[in-house]
Amino acid sequence: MIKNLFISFYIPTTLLILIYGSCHPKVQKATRPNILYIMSDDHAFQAISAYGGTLAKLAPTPNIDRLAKEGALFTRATVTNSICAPSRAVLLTGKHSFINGKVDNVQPFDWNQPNFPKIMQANGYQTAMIGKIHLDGIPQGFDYSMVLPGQGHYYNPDFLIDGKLVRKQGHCTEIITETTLDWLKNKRDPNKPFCVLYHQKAPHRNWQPAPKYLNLYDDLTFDAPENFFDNYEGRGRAAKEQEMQIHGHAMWGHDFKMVVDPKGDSTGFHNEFKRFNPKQKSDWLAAYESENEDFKAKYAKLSENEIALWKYNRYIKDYLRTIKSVDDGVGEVLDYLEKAGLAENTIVVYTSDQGFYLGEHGWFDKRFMYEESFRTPLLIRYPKEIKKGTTIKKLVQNLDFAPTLLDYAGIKAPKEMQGASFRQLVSGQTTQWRDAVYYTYYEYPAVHMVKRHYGISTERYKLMHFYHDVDEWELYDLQTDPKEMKNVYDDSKYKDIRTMMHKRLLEIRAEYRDSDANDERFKDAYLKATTK
Ligand code: SGN
Ligand code: CA
Repeated sequence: MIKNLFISFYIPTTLLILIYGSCHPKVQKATRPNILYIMSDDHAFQAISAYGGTLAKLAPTPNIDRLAKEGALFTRATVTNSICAPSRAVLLTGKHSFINGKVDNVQPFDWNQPNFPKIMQANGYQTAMIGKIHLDGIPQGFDYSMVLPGQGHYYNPDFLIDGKLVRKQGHCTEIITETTLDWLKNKRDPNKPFCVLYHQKAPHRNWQPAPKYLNLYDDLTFDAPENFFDNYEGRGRAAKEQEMQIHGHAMWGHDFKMVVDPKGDSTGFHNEFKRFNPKQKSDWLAAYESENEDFKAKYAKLSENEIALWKYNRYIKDYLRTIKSVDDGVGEVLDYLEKAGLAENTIVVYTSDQGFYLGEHGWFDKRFMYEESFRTPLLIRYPKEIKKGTTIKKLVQNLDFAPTLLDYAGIKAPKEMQGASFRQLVSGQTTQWRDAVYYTYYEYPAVHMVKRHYGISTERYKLMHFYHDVDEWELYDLQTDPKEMKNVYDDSKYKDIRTMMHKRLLEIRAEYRDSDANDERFKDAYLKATTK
């Protein structure tokens, strides 16, 4: 007792706090940063004005862009498996799909495995998950969770609030933003750093805009991408046999919002109104029906290409309308951080679960390792470490999010995590980074019919193997062919590149412990390729 009194008199308070802190990992250090991780669903980088491009001029995203202006924009952020639930599993676990077990949207997800929010929680962070997670089961690792069951609905959606089902009135994007703000304002413990996952459902299919944006972009005509009328020559069967064409696979009702199709048949869209209240339904019909009728009146005289371009416009406008609400939400949350004096000490991330086709190759949806769906937008602001207007061209992946966020929180990532922290890369403290990333896609046969494949990408080259249903290799030179229109795998000029890429592929599959890598079929392919 006397000894204790003596110590407390003679050891300065700060030192005592340090000693206490080091023995008690749960003690707060005031300087630990907060994390606001914002993720939307299917948001293509082509639809974020900070990335430039033609869409951006007509449909800017000023609030998301603030993060790039005040922080960093990643031009080659990629995913390991371009589909919703697997991507989220990679985000949480920091492990490839074939290690965390969630290889496609169908396999169950094991919430009992370690994830980064659990680790943050154990280290004194207050954690919350609000919006779409698309992983079955009750989320683990969160002090608070309000999640959409499965895909969720745009209008009057149900949510699981800490496991209990509750229906909320209104538009999903706005509800998710309001709930996030409410959590930050009223549920947050000001004595703890926070880590909030603010996950929008938008702009996922079927792109239902909020009431106030139903008529946004009405007066505009959007030009389709230059390869919209792609005939897939120069690529293999996978590109030819997919089912994700805007003109061909998207539907008159569900996707193009027609209650009756141009041939006069009911589309089944009226079923979607079951969730709407009368005002929502009448606003909706007022916005779409006269334009639908104008189109149907001239439909018989239109060429196939004209119909395809009308569909493209209906698609892209609805897609961008849903993004407008996402962007508004980002603005509201950023404004709140500023007002509350939290902006300096909060790392804000904006990303998507993967990219999306906005008419490139004639497509919507994702899944392929081709650039538009392989890449994902990534913007990060952290005034204390990241210089304004930074651009990062290196190959980062969603695999890196968990280790990076843990690093910012001052927590060592478990060694089982396969990603790497890019904290030093983005702050300019290092330029050392990996030269290649690995990709796997398994969900086949399934909606959109994208064949199983895996591949490796360096900054310049991409090698892919479609191994199921077909046995085809594709090699792209992204410098000479950024739109990936011509597979050069059998081009003799690329013989050495092909050999080099096969070698790197074998190495990277072993490095990430893809057990399929031991499969004799893949070794045979390598031997064949290198002796050609
Ligand atoms: C739904 C969509 C598909 C989409 C998958 C997976 N159809 O089935 O277009 O590819 O989800 O998307 S829908 O019109 O019913 O939404 S994911 O983002 O959840 O992986
Ligand atoms: Ca998605």
